Amino acid sequence: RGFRGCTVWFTGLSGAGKTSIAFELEAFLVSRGIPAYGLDGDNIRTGLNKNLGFSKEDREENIRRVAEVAKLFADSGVVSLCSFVSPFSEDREMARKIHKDSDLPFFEVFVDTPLNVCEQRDVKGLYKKARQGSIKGFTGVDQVYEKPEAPDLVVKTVESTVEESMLQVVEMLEEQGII
Ligand code: GGZ
Repeated sequence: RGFRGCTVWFTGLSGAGKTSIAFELEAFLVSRGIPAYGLDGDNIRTGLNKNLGFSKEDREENIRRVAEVAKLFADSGVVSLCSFVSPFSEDREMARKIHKDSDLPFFEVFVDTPLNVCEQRDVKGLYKKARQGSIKGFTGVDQVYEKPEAPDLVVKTVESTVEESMLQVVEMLEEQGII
């Protein structure tokens, strides 16, 4: 059985579970001999994109660069797993177009976790800081999150475990002939 490179783009609020699902998926694929690699704020905003903040313009540039990198990974045969808040529809559409123009498969996965749940989890204490005003322009608090209107897949982390969500993505990749 073969596999093809592609990009799976996880979008959702901070704390929604994007990176957790992507890393579980990376481990699942690699253990089956399918090359996969996760990109997220932690490994991109500390290096390649360390000159970017969280204004609308900087988020757009963040997404543009990530999409270009993901495209190269996908072209090399890797399943590239991108976990970015990516709150603006037009930026996600740009990421899709960057792939489409090179004939590379791109799947948008909406990690649909309600704001109140993300805020209750507050794993990094960022929502508290945003509410207190020490972080400005925080997605869901004082900056918008535009929900995807036609994502390829929606996963609901309130109803499913990380593993169940991950397996939903696997099923989609199987149906799409990627793996
Ligand atoms: C949203 C922010 C912000 C603001 C810092 N808004 O839970 P996290 O910590 O690890 O994920 C969030 C991450 C978002 O970076 P992205 O590169 O994914 O954003 S985007 O796609 O919009 O460019 C959060 C942290 O960085 N963080 N400030 N103001 N998230």
